[in-house]
This record gives sequence, structure tokens and C-alpha cells, in this order.
Amino acid sequence: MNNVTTVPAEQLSQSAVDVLRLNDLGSMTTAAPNLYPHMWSWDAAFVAIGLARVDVPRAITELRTLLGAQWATGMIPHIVFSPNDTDYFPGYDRWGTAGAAAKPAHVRSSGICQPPVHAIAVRHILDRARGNGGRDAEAAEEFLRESFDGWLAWHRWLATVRDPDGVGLIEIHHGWESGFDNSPRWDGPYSRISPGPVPPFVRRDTLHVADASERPDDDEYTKYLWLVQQMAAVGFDDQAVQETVDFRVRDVFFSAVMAASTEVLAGLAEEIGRAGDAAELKATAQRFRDGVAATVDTATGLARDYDVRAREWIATDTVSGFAPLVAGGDEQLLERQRQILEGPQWMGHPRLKFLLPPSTSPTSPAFRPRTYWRGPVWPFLNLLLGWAAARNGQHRLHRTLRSESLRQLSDLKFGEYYEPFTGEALGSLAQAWTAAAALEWLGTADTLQEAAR
Ligand code: 2M8
Repeated sequence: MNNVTTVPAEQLSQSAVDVLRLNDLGSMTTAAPNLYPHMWSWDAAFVAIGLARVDVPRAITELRTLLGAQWATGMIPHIVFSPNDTDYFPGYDRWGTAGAAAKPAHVRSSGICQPPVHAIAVRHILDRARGNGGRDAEAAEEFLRESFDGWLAWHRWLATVRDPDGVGLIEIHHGWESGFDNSPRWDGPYSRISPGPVPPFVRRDTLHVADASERPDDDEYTKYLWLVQQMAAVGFDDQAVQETVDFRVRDVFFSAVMAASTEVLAGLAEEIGRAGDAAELKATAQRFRDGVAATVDTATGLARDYDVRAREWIATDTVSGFAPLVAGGDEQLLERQRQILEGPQWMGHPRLKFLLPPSTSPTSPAFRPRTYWRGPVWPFLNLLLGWAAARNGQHRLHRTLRSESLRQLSDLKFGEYYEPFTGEALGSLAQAWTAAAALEWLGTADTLQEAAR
């Protein structure tokens, strides 16, 4: 294998495994040791992808734990709180989900969701396990059959409750649901929110990063908590939340993950003889691919979000503009997107340390190289883009993302995010999904890349 790490590949692999062990609470992996001492939904999916490279049964356990927190509606919550006493804020009590009718009584979770990467993770587990054969293969096949209805319910809930008009775009009710918490994408919608009274709070996140300015500010947090309060006030009831919450946005990147993952789930359905479900899922995937493609601004070539409350498009120079590359679809659109992504405003920007897309383009006035979702490079996202590039047959792009990611991750810090120009690891170190990304990149066979040479 032609690895391009600047440390021996075995050392990177071992360090990544060590990070996953450090975060391992037994049946769940914390997103990071101090800053995020609980399980996050889409982090868990990436963690499972990484774990599948080294320990298939443990990868299965990760997804089983997450699915065990599924609400009666089908929603998979964005945080599953660990039983440990931690100083994460807002914790379970502050979420106010204890009285939510749809939450199973034994589950301690938040009341919102995150992008559905999970079926993609199941696919990875199955493929690795089949490669290993024996007990791994048996366990993965069994897990697929056991968990399929849970994933199906999750995708159906998203496709109906979160796309009530059937436009092929997922509506979110909090920036946290996007996973791109304080991205410039949400500045417009948040600027229109005037929070009501929010009980006093003490943040903990700023204690766990070297510099508080890398995190969202207090005004942003007040609005984050206000939205949680609004949802708690109506018991996190889907219909009531939609009618009352101040933040209603169609998130194009979430929708792209939905399209990609639903297509994968359709494939899994076929494998276990669920032809009717497979047909339904394929149609849903197509609806979301179309929905994502329809957001593209023909002038810029980038996809946009849509603010439902303000009835306006949200056009930003953020990496979410490449949602069609994740969703898949029309060849011409994907080719244009790939050219923009590899061009001077993104991966080809002359000041970049590594040829990897920053979360906001360095040419945008909104770009902040050290501030969370406003500019830094996020390794897990590059893994997702790489996976999609391989699926799209864009082997050169896959090869670049892989080799540059492996060089970036050779610092062995497994940063939550990276300063694009210096390559400095920022936010939390020993971030679980970053370690998982390293393992998956290391394991990705070069045959994909050879095919393109
Ligand atoms: C960040 O989000 C959480 C809130 O959900 C936080 O800031 O406390 C985001 O980067 C999100 O995408 C990620 O899943 C989470 C855990 O890594 O951290």
C-alpha cells in the first residue's frame, strides 16, 4: 500500500487505536475525552467506520448503543449521555427531555438529531467483516438483520417529519442538528432570533480549549439554549416544535448525507430480501438528490440552504456548498463542483498547508482560520468527501484527499479541527472521529487510486 504518512503507518495506526481506546467507555465512545464526554450521533457513525478496521464486534457495539437510544418516533438523538458525572454543558437535565413522550424512559439523551451517516457505517462494517470472514462476518450479518428496522424507521422519520412538503430537503431546528454549529450558514437565521429569558448558565466548553475564541461566543450560546428551551416547552413533540421554534432551516448538507445514506440503506435492504423497502428507500434517495441539486446557485456552482421562516436562500462560501458531491447525481453538476473544490478558492488556495477544504473558503469575508466551523479544516468531513469521491468515480480527488489527510494526521494529535494555513491542531485533541478517519484512510486500499492512474 502506498501510504503517504510522514510517520510510519503502523505508528499512526497505533496512535489512532490508542485514541479510540482512551475514549472507550465500554459500550460507547465519547466524542473527545474532556470537551465531549458523551456519545454524539454522527461521531458514533464515523467511530464505527474506524473501529470496523480494527475490531468489528466493537464497531457493532457502538452502533447498537446508539440505536438503543432511538426515540419512539424513529428519531436518533444527537447526544446519548454517558452514565458518568461530567461537566459537559448543556447536560441531560438542562435538555429537559425527561418528560418527552417519545423518548424511551431508560434513555438519557438530547432531543434533536444529526445527519444520518449510520447506514454508511453499517455498510463499512459489513464489508470489513465479510473480508475478515468467520465470526466477524456472522456478527455483522446478524447485526444488519437485527438493526435494519431501526435504521429504516430513522430514515422514514427524516423523510416525513423533517421534509413535510416532500421537497427533498431536511428541515433542522437548531444549528446543532447540522453538526456545523456556528457556521456562517446560520448567521442569518440566528440574527433574526431574539431569545426570551434564558436561566443563567456556566459554559464548560471554553475550559477545554486553549483559546476561548476558537469556540462560539456567549450570545451564540444564549440562542442555542433558547431554542432548546422552546423545544422543551412543547415536550419535543415534532409537530409542536415545527410550529413554535424560531429556527427552521432546510439544511442542504444534512440532506446530502440523507440522500447518500438512504441509497446505501436501500442496498442493504436488497441484501436481506426486503425488496419493497429497498424500492421505497431508492425513491427517497432520489428525492433528496434532486432536492440538493435544486439548491445550486448556477452563478456560483454551490449548493445553498433555505431559511423557512425568512423565506430566503442562504448562500455562503462554506464547504456545505459541495453537498451535491456527497449526495451524488448528475455528472455535469458533479464535475463542475469537483473543479470548484480543487480550484484556488478551496483546495487549491495557495496558502493552505495541506490540499484539504477549509470549512469556509479563505477567500470569503466570513473566513476565520481558528474559529470552529468558520474556517478550520475538519478531518472527518474530508473522509466523507473522499468516500463520496470514490463512489462518484472521482479517483484523483479521492487520492488527493487521502494522501493530504494522512499527511495532516501524521501529527498524531487527532485534533478536532485544524488551522488551514499552519496545520495546527485546534479544539479538542484526541478527538475520536479524527482517529477513526485516520484508520479508515490507512485501510483504504490503493486499488481505488491505481484505477485512476
Ligand atoms: C460539536 O457540537 C457540539 C454540540 O452538539 C458542541 O459544540 O458542544 C460539532 O462539531 C458537532 O458536529 C459534533 O458532532 C460534536 C461532537 O464532536 O461537537
